[in-house]
Amino acid sequence: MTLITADTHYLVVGLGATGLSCVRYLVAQGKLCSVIDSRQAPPGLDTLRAEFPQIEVTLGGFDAQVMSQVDVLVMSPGVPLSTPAVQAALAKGVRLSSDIELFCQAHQGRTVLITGSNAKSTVTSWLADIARRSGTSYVVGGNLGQPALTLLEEPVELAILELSSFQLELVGPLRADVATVLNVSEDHQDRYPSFAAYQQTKQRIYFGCRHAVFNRDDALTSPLLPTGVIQTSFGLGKPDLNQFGVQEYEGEAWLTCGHERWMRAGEVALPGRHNRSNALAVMALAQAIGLDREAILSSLRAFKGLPHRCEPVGSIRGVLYVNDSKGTNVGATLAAVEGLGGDHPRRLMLLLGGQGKGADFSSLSEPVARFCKSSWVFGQDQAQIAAALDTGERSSGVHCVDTLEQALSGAEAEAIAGDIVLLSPACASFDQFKDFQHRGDVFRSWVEARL
Ligand code: UMA
Ligand code: ADP
Repeated sequence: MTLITADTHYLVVGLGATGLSCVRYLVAQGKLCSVIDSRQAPPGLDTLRAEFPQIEVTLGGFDAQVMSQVDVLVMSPGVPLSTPAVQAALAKGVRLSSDIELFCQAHQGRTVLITGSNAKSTVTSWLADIARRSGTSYVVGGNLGQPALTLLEEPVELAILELSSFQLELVGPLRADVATVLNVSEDHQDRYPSFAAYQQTKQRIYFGCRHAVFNRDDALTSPLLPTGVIQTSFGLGKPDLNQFGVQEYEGEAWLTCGHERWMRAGEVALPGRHNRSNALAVMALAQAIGLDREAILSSLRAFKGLPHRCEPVGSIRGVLYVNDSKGTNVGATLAAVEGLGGDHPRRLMLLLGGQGKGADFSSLSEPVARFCKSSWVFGQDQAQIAAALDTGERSSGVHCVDTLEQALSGAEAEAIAGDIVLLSPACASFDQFKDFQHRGDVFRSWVEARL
């Protein structure tokens, strides 16, 4: 193993937001570092050259020789570990690191690490809201918003980090105070050789943690850990002692810890079954990290969620338009369709499509047939998605169109008062939009122009 010494040479691999934050951090620590990027003009290049003219930058490809001559590769999450030049460097004994690993080594306060296929940003922001209400000094970031190393500027009591599977590929034991995998369903299958490989990557968040929080309703989140690590579960069923769940008392559902009633489930501000599960996760995490019970309860009653996640945008002639543009995989769209479909068969008009990331869409066909009047498929992988949804007689109408606007017009023409038009694409947006926010903003603007 490479020993870290004063003249250890770090190579920052990839110059996005993460790469730039790594260079700034390493330079501030007095470390020797250089940069490599596969692109000729990566984002942040001008800033890097202006701030650090002395730093050597290799562009236009990953050169195995350049990458094998250094001591440590500090990887950006957008660069897969399977990249041949990275593998060649590893074979030569070069060490791997990342912004998340550097952050966890440097941060002095407590740390909560959150991953999952869906609900990461919602749960991360919700926990931050509780920290704020309890008067705890905190920072929040990671895959959500600010790269981790930019959060080290002020010392704080608590760091709350959302981590993607890409970020977890690149880390050894993170030794979090509290770590969680919220749920695991198919995503990023264009990056991983198998679903098992993706799921195992998520599990890395638990390495070395003091307290693991997992989802009883999703066996794939259950940690494989040595004894001595505290474990707390959450789930929508009745909980065991000291676990979080839902219990009925006199016909009313309560969120409880064991038998201890914390709050009526109906008081949680965020609607839908999936958000009830998220609320329980937040309760378990907040208690595990020692946040104040009053702050937890007031946040459960008040937290309104994030834009682009099952967000009601407006009603036109009695038809509700809901923006779930952050539904970028099949699991998220399933949660939205089942959550909004509720007890009303076939009142949804589902707008979906984009880049499918190698996913299998077949699990959508049954709930879509049950809850949707029609579906409107646009974007790059529309043929594959339409084929999965069009299962013959039982399926609802499946229409292929070119753009989101055409999907909206088609759905508008068909909808009657009481229906819901739901954008929950189950796909990445990059074929037709800058990102998922842009896609959600196009949806919102179209609706607002008609209000
Ligand atoms: N790239 C190259 N060549 C390189 C380096 C990167 O082509 O040499 C490409 C990547 O393939 C990717 C893009 O550049 O398409 C950006 O990659 P990056 O590693 O430079 O990304 P950053 O700008 O540093 O942003 C990353 C996260 N991006 C990714 O994981 C792709 C951001 O998550 C995160 O907010 C940011 O760090 C701060 O921590 C975004 C994301 O899409 C929101 N995450 C995925 C998700 O949520 O599903 C995982
Ligand atoms: P992430 O950061 O993991 O992408 P978000 O909180 O941004 O998570 O939500 C992403 C998508 O997942 C949204 O479409 C949201 O409606 C959906 N979602 C939220 N909670 C859940 C859940 N518990 N299970 C499945 N999908 C969920």
